[in-house]
Amino acid sequence: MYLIKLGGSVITEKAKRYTFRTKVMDHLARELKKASQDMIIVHGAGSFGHILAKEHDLDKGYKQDTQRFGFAKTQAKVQQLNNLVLDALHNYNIVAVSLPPHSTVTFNNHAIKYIDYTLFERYLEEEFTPVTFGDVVLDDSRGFSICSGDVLMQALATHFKPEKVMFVIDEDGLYTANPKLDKKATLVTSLTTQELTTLSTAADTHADVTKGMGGKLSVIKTIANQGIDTMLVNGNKPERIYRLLVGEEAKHTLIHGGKT
Ligand code: IP8
Repeated sequence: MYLIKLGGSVITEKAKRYTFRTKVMDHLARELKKASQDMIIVHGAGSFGHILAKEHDLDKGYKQDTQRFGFAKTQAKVQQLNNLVLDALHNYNIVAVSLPPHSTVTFNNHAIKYIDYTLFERYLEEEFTPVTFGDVVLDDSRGFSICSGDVLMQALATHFKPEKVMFVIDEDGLYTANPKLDKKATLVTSLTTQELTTLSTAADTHADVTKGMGGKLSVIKTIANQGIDTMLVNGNKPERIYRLLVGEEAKHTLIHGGKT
């Protein structure tokens, strides 16, 4: 089974509120169908979640009453994005079903307290493709929290031990330096978890309440420590995802699973 995260900066235009990248999502759905693998899909919130979450300080938990409206609005907007993702998958007959974190996950002190894994298992048994996403959730000590798609990836990888984990991002993979600032930065095609720490990450210039690439790397480290390989691949480049899913060559970064 493959665990795949479709990054928010791939499926939306991150700087512009509520802009879904229909064409990109269409080609991602086509490739996922063509590769025909069992999978769980997680997607980021992109400009449907991060801008609102930042405006309402939702990453800080409950501080004042007006945030409750921001929470409700963010929940509705990420659900809307999820429906667009589902539509794209359904167009290619992928039997995708939505498992929204706001009704299947709870947090305590900004960390996952409970996930309804049984629901994921049941849908997988019935040969559905579960789709979950970055969302806002209830938090026992903070009132509410942001539940990022990356944190869900870590939890789902730990529970399901997928054959491969794939992060679909808007770069070709990891670089020796920040490729947005340094022209000499080169792509790292393969590395161990120890080597991860030596890389600097691309600065995210858009609203991002879930630590951007830095947060992703710490999640990947935890996944790799459990012996699971992780691939980072550019979702804007046609065929790469398909080729990697069927075991063919394509440009990407591979982080080898293995204890640090
Ligand atoms: O885009 C963030 O999820 P991510 C969720 O996977 C919200 O980091 C609501 C901003």
